[in-house]
Amino acid sequence: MDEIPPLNASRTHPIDYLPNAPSYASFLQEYLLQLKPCLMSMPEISLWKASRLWVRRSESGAMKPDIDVLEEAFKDASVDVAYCGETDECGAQRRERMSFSEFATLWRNSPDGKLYLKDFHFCIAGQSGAYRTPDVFADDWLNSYAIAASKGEDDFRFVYLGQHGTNTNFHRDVYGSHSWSCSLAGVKRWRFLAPEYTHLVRDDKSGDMPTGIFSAEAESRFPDIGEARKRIITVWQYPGEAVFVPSGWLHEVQNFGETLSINHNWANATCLLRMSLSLEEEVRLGQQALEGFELGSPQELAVLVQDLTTRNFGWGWKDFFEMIRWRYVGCQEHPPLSTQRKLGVAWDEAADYLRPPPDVERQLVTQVMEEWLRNDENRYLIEVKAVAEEILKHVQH
Ligand SMILES: O=C(O)CCC(=O)C(=O)O
Ligand SMILES: [Fe+2]
Repeated sequence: MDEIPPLNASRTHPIDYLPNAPSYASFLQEYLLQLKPCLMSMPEISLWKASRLWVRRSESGAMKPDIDVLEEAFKDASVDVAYCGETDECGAQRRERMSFSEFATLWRNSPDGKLYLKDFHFCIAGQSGAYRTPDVFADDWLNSYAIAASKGEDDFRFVYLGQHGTNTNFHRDVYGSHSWSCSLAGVKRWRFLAPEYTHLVRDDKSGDMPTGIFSAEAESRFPDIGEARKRIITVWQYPGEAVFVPSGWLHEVQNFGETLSINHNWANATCLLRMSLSLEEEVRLGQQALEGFELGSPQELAVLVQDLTTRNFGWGWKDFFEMIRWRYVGCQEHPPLSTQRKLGVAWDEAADYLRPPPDVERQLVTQVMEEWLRNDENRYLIEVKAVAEEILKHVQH
């Protein structure tokens, strides 16, 4: 594994480093609208309850997760643990579901086990008060919709808790959303590849990508990997820092020391176009998979392709547009926030000054809707089309 670069004045940054959290207006202009990644110093992280309780300073001076305190907070919560040293039959990291307490026992008993607790829905497990979403990341349609639609049973707000040497394989984020990650303990090495180079690392037919950009397997399966490697951007993230990963950027993460981070997948007007392009690619893969079978009328086939896309990718056009309708057209048909609270759903919408100006939002939503409606293939999806038209009508008035 690489040497961790020292955290001192000579530290250099291959992407923008923001020593102070930017204003929302400048974050919107410089990063969100341009879909440009950045690394920020985020002193407010140290004020979170999670920083006061879940991590402590070790003798070496580095921050470390406090597994005993975490166990006390999460005990019986069900968690998904990756064994980063092992692969399953599909070549992915082997994963196991267990209680947090079982995970804590493994963590204590095998410090070199490369155990990585990922995508842990810590808010649903009752700890949403342990942090506060930084202002620049507050405008989030994805969590707003997921939490409301699932009545608080599902979201995209995660804790990542890993031992030394753990990693997350090369990927694009769920639905082509943005993500942000705030580090509380340990050092994370990110490797980024800009979206315009996706074709170098993605198999057209299967949609497969290498598990690691520098892996041997990448060389045998992806002939253009050398070109992709030349374009990799490496970023080191320390505790107290936030990384913004814009929609569509491919990335992998390697942990140095025991790490704890909080992250969200999130979405808003600025990534709708990229999300719709991701979905379009997935729909195309679904169409290819069903090609040549007698599956009924074009309308029946279109519905089947959507079912397949939802199964493989997690959602289809209907859910994507429902998210836009929920947050953009308005929450009036869904339980209002006060009702959501009674259901135990803790979610605060971003204040208006933390959203793009209305004309910017309108233009971004319009573009996605118009492009979708212009595509002839979509005329068979009658229900989805009605939602798209409703959104467009709302935007135009
Ligand atoms: O920290 C990790 O291991 C992965 C995080 C990630 O992929 C993300 O925040 O998008
Ligand atoms: Fe990611």
